[in-house]
Amino acid sequence: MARVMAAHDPLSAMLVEEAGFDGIWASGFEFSAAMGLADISLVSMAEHLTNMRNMAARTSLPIIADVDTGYGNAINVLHTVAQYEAAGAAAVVIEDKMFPKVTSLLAGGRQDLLPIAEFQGKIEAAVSARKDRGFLIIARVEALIAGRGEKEALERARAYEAAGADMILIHSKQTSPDEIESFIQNWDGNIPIVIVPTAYPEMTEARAKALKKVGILIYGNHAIRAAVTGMQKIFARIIEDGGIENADKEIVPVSEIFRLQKMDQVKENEKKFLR
Ligand code: SPV
Ligand code: MG
Repeated sequence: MARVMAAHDPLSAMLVEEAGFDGIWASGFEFSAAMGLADISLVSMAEHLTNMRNMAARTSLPIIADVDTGYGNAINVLHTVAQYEAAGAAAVVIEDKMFPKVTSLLAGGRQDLLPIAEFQGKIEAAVSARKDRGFLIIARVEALIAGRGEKEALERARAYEAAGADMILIHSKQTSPDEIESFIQNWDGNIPIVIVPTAYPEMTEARAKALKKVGILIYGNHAIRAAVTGMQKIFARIIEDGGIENADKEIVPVSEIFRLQKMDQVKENEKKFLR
């Protein structure tokens, strides 16, 4: 089971790699939040793609790109998949919601789903558009998020496997793992399951592994939440103290940022090439 952590920019992607995760989740939620926007299909494909490309340039980990609803219909998906594969993604996740989508974890959020056949067309388009068989097409089932129940979630997952999906991402906003565990236990398909246990943190890696069908566990938004936690704390301390004396002791030194920026290499290059 691969452990994948969200990132919203190249620096957070580099920190994901240093921490030892197996892959990077180019999260739409994180990138929207980093842009100061709601995760409701406001970020354009070009913006998300550029960010993904910048992340790919700074890490060697595989990147799973969250392309929301695929930026349009099945015809648009042909272009989306070609673009993300060319940009260096290892996989795309396409969700079966209608455009514009509403972020999944919002209580009482509007969650409109595409008809099954229409989404199958999008998955078939995605499969046909990839060049490398190793580039994964992950179909995301939002039936549990939309309150449609396990029966429909399983029906959708089976239909998306039949359309050629390599994996099924099943999402839930229940605060206990019961709903997801039940879905996984009843999953009778042949392709692995992907989960994002943000809402149900009791789902540890050991518990997910014990289900034997989970191929990828994604930590969906912990980079942006950690960043917000850190900034809120330090900014408040500076305002409160009227200076940086205390805050300075609680944050990484400037030298740590220099290390991440590879300033040693810059110095070496200066010696070598500047005349
Ligand atoms: C994201 O990180 O953008 C996701 C996961 O799609 S969630 O926000 O939980 O829907
Ligand atoms: Mg998303």
